[in-house]
Amino acid sequence: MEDSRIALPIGTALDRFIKSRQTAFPFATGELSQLLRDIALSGKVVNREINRAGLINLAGAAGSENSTGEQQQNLDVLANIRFSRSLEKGGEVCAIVSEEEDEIIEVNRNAHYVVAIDPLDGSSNIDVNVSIGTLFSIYRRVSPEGGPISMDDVLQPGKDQVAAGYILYGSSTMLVFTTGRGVNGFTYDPSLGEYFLSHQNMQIPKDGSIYSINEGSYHSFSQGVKDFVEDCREKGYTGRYIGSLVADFHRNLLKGGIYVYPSISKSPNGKLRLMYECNTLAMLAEEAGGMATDGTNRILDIVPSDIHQQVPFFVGSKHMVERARELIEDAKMVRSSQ
Ligand code: P6P
Repeated sequence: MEDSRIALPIGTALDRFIKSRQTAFPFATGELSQLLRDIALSGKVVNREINRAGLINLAGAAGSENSTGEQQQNLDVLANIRFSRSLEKGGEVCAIVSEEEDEIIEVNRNAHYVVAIDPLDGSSNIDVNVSIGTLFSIYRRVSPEGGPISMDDVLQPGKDQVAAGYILYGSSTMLVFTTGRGVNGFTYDPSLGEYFLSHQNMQIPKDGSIYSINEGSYHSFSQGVKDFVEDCREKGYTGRYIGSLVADFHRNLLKGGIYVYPSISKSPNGKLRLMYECNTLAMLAEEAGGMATDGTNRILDIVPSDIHQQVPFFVGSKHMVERARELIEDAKMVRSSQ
């Protein structure tokens, strides 16, 4: 039996990696391993459909809206179907929270895991061939097996996640995830239909010189956020904002940087959803030595009030997130002294 403390070599297949890590959890029954495999498989299917979208008339709007009133794209709907059906059939999931569903999907009362998912984030970029992504968070239920799903099972703080990750459909397709023992990246080889370990124990640089924020909303930023943007400009940092959260986060994870979606006039609580966007990336960021806040508070400590709760989001290199928090606090002090 492989010792999970030994770093597995680059090129290790995902299945082999998951199996080797399972031995790290002595009481592991293989359920979480199977759940991760189910998500990875769905990612392969969605990847294929994304790559063919323009050819099989899958691009474009679906003519419907999601839980927060955003226009759904055809691929949003399709990705939601693919992931939801796979999770429902896999047997490991008792409940699903999806950006594309208004309500919780109750699945199997005898199962032990809750999955929160954004099946396809950034999908408005599909028509212009920009990278997009799937984000997922996995929690263990807290209510007794076999009983009804309780809101306590679902509205758990991000620090209680047992796993989190994303699939980036970019120039190559990658699965990046953590089970609380570091962050590892797997690159998908479509010719073999398998993911292979390509990025071991990913660490985000403590400092960075890239900031990702939609400066088109500058006028409605708080003074503290304006001060942070000015600070980045004065330091000669590079502005990079793709409009696709997973792509911006992945670049910052590799190179160092910060992604910010603050409170703005049209989204006073920020635009990003706590349960299946912010918590996912916050767990990855912290596991990789980075940081994630709502500008002030640690994201992973926030207890969700509802499944589609939005929060302001600052995530990335630790020292950059700390700098943003410092300037936000300074601006509050100045305002309170006036
Ligand atoms: P805006 C995509 O809709 C998304 O959720 C993220 O992927 C992206 O970073 C952000 O919203 C873009 O939002 O308001 O800047 O266009």
